[in-house]
Amino acid sequence: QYGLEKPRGYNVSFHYNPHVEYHHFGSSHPMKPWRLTLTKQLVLAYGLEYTMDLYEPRPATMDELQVFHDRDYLSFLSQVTPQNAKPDDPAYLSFGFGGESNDCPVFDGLWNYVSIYSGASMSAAHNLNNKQSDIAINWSGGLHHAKKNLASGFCYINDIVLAIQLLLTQNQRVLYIDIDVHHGDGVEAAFESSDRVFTLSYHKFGIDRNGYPFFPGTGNINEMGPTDPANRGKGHSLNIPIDDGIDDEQYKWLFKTVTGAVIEKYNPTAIVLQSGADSLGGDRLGRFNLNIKAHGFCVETVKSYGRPLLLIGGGGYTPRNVARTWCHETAVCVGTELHNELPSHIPYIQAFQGAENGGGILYPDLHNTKRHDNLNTQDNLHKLVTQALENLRYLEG
Ligand code: V1P
Ligand code: CA
Ligand code: ZN
Repeated sequence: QYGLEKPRGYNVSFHYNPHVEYHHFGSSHPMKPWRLTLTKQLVLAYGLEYTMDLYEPRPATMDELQVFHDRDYLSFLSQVTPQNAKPDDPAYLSFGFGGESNDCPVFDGLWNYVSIYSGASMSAAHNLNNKQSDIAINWSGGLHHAKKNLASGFCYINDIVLAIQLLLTQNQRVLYIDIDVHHGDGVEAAFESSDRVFTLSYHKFGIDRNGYPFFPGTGNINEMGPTDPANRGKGHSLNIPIDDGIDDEQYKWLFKTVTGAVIEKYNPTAIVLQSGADSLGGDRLGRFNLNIKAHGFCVETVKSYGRPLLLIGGGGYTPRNVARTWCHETAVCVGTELHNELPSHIPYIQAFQGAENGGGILYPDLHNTKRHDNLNTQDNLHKLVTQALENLRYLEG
């Protein structure tokens, strides 16, 4: 009424169905949906819910999931239970369940779990499509390994592919960026023949001293999608293989340089950022040495380009630090700074207290939990960036 302009802040929406929290992969399995409870508690304790639009999305339906996944895979997934599962059934193994590693166990409520996290990513994409939000967040999504007829690496339904398919109804070009410590192979494969989606993944790549590749074993710098010049998808994937122990300054420089070049060249009309928190220092499965603010720097960098942004979760196996990171990144999105001392009224505050749990603060030094020597030399990283920029020249047509 005093002629004030609309604040220049971003409209942020938070898409979360709390029923996702109550699912368990099994006690020895590293994926803990409970980390989402911790994340929510921090977001609420800092009062961030007053700065965003909150949505409690419905689960995705079978018809919605079929836009990407095969019908027989979905029908198996929707019916299998721990009670009726037959681990020697060829269908069971061929769809990626069980197996020696048991990465994708059949657990109680599995169908419910997958439809909830997928529904939340679709709801977030919907909000961007109808311009209700500039940034839409779903921390329960980001399950980047799932294929159209295969569960893989803790992922059963690829909510990212489903969300990108929705964004493609309103966008000519979507950029997918993946900072999970693992290669975003499922998303890359789904859009390998499309020039309307560019996929960019930063990840650990290499073989350990026992001869095992770091999961999933793909994503070297020379993997740029199809090589056939007649394939529209040619040159529309970029992989940044990184070695153990990368530190904050190195990662920030690498991310800013390469992501900046991709955004400027590809000029996407929407961006999806998978912010897997297993790239933090001290992660149970990861190998990097990043602090929370260096991880959050990636969100800040992407946000600064001002394109519609879908921000989703992914891996992250030290739950207290996953929660810290995703709370910090929620604050980055709404454009606010959080005090380091954790509010005292947080349920499960014990999870964050004591020297071994980060001493009751939001930004403990994770680089000091260092279990991985830094094997990345400045020389290696400069060569990597040179090669990445060289790969981008394929985009010039
Ligand atoms: O390495 C493997 C198996 C061994 N096979 C030859 C493959 N699996 C990994 C899977 C990691 C999945 C990461 C998912 C994400 O990118 C997205 C949500 O973060 C694996 C590991 C590991 N250390 O890499 N599985 C397990 N650990 C595991 C441990 C205990 C129980 C079940 C699985
Ligand atoms: Ca990645
Ligand atoms: Zn991961």
